[in-house]
Amino acid sequence: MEVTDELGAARSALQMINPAPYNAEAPPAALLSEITSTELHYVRSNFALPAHDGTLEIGGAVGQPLTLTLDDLRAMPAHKRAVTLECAGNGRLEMRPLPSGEPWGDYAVSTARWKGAFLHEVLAQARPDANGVDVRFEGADHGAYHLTPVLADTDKNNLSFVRALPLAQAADPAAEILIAYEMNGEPLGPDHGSPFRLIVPRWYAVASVKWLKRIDVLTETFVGEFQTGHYMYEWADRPPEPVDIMHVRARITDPAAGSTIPAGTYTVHGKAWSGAGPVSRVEVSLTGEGEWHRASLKPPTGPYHWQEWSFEWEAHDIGRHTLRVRATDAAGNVQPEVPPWNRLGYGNNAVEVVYVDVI
Ligand SMILES: Nc1nc2c(c(=O)[nH]1)N[C@H]1C(S)=C(S)[C@@H](COP(=O)(O)O)O[C@H]1N2
Ligand SMILES: [Mo]
Repeated sequence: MEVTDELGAARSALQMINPAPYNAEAPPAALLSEITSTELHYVRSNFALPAHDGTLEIGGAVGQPLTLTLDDLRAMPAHKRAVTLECAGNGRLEMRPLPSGEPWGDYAVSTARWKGAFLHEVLAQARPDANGVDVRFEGADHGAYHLTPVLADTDKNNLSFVRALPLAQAADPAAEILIAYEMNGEPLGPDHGSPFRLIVPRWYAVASVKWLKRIDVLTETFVGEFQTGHYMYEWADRPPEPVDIMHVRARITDPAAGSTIPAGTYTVHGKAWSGAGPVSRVEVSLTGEGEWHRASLKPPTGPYHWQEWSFEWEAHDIGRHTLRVRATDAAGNVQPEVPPWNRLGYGNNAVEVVYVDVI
């Protein structure tokens, strides 16, 4: 698919980090409001934009194979959810030694309102076999992949983007996984997976397969480049683990990093989220060490997106200050001081440090 003027305009507000395949961070403004506008939502694609024939095939170990169109999905009950998507590689640039992979700063995270059909309702129509294990999701995008495939018989020059979830999760009504066809009230654009994509709440966004083309119920555990090759935490000192839910994380959105503010009381604002559930505590430190002060945290306005927090900072001392913020989620997970290093640079949720000058 070529880059039309319309697509070029849609991309103009982002900070490009790779022209081909197109990958771009959100600008800091994307984190200011509760919902990120589509123009400000980050984009992460492993291959060039694909053509999509408008159909979704559902097959494999099912009683009733299906071919669905956008109209078929629209005819099903529609559900809307605001969902924070964060790339597992977000924050990779702060890891040392620097891992290979897209050089994401800290803005491969955004929150949009998605509308679509529930995956579990689509699967129910296809009637998965009782011996189903995983559900495989294939995007229409494919191409040469720069790294050695995990499977010896994989054609390195024509890999497709494929991910899987356990059938128990995919078929669980409580998981609320969407096959989304609208983003912020509009049909999906080319960069975000038109005509439809998966949206898997709570998970790092790699699970949310764009340009969804096929769904297959498998009777064996899925093995693939984007499942067991990449998107694995390869730790220095313990066995590898798959990338799954988003780690707890807080961000300072105001004041901006490196900004100058007048002496006085300043309300610091930010966002916090966790794939494990609601955030239960946000704390701010003004000294660069020790002493954490409780920030005021707004209750979640939905189950799958970031929460707002604020802190009244008595910024009376002239000079340079450091602000740090740390979130804890309801499951008791707390952000580490130092990025949790792993070879491919996933899941960095280290405490953010922002420098501000008070004048
Ligand atoms: N088909 C397909 N789906 C995909 C990807 C991809 O390369 N191909 N990238 C994944 C990754 S790594 C991320 S972070 C999200 C990004 O979604 P966005 O571009 O809408 O922000 O899409 C996921 N879904
Ligand atoms: Mo990602």
